[in-house]
Amino acid sequence: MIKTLLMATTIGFMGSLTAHAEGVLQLYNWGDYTSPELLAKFEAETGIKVTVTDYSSNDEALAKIEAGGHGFDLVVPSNSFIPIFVEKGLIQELDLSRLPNHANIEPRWMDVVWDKGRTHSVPWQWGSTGVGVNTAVYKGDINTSSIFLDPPPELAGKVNVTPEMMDAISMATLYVGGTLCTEDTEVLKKVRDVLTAAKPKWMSMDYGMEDKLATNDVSASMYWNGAIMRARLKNPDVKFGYPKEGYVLFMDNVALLSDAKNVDEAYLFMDFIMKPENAAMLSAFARYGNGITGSDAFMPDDMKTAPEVAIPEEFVALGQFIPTCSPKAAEYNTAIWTELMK
Ligand code: N2P
Repeated sequence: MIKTLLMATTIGFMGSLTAHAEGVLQLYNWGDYTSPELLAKFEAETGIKVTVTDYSSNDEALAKIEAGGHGFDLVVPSNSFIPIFVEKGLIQELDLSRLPNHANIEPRWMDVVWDKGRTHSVPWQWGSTGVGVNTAVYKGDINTSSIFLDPPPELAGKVNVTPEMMDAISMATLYVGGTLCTEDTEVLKKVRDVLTAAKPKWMSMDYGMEDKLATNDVSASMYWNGAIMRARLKNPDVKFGYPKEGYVLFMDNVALLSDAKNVDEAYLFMDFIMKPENAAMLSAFARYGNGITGSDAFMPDDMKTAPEVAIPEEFVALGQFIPTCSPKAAEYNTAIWTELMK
C-alpha cells in the first residue's frame, strides 16, 4: 500500500504522465478472466487502479456497449466480434506508436482475419471451445459434441451450455456437418432441430462452471479449455474433450472503446499486457494461451504439457475460428437462438 502511494506520488511529481492525476481504468471483461496479481502489478508500476466489470457473453458485452452510458474504457470481444464492434463505431483505431510492445505480438496473431495488422485490438488470450466432462460420471468417448447435443443417459439433465450464442450455434453447425456461418436453410434447420431436441436435457445455461464441474454439481458442459484445466486441477475426474465433429477456436482481444475517458491509462494497460512476463501472468491465472512472443519462458510448467492447452496432435486440424457471419447468416443464427431461449 505504502509502495503504491509512493509510486503514485513520484509519478505525479514527474508530471510527464498527466493522465495519472486520475489514475483509473475501467476494464469490461469476461468474468473470472483477469489475473488479480496482474492488476496489482500494474497498479504498483503505474499508480493506475483498474476496475473490472464482468460479462458472460459477447452478445451481452455488445448490447451493453451499444446502449451507451457504460463508462468503460476497454472491452475484450472474441475474434468474430471485433469487426462488428469496428463496423458499429464502438471501438477506435489504435495509435500504434503508443504501444511499443505491439512488436511482441506473435506473427500468427498479427495479420488475423478479424483485425489485419492489429490496428484495432491486441491479444488477450486464446483457446478452444469444447466439452468439459466428469469422467467419473460418464465413461464413454468425450471427444464429441454429443456430450451436450445428444447427451448420454448418464449426463442427461446434468449438462450446462454457456450462454455464448456463436459458440453453441457453431458447434451445432459442425455437428450436423455444416460450415460455419452457413446460409443453407436445410443445414440451419438441422442446427435448430439438434439444439431444440437437446435443450430439455440441459440443466442450465450458465457462465461460471469451474467450481460446479469440480464439485460435480454439473457433470458436463460446453466450455472453454482453460477453465476446464482449472476445474481439473481441483478434481482430476474433469476432462476436456475436443469434439471429433469439429470444434471452435477463439481469441479474445482488448479494444479501446470509442467513448473511453481514460485513454492514456488504457494505452498503458494494453502495452503492459503485451510484455512477455505479464502476458504469462494472464495465462497463469486463466490457463489460456496469450499470443505474445517470449511469454513461454514465464509460463507455469503445468501448462506446457496440459492436454487442455497443448492441443493433442490428432485434434489440431479439427479446430477452427468462427468467421464474422454475413448479415443474412447472423440473422438466421439469432432467429434460431431466440427461438431456443423461449
Ligand atoms: C473464460 C472466458 C473465456 C472466454 N472464463 C471465451 N471466449
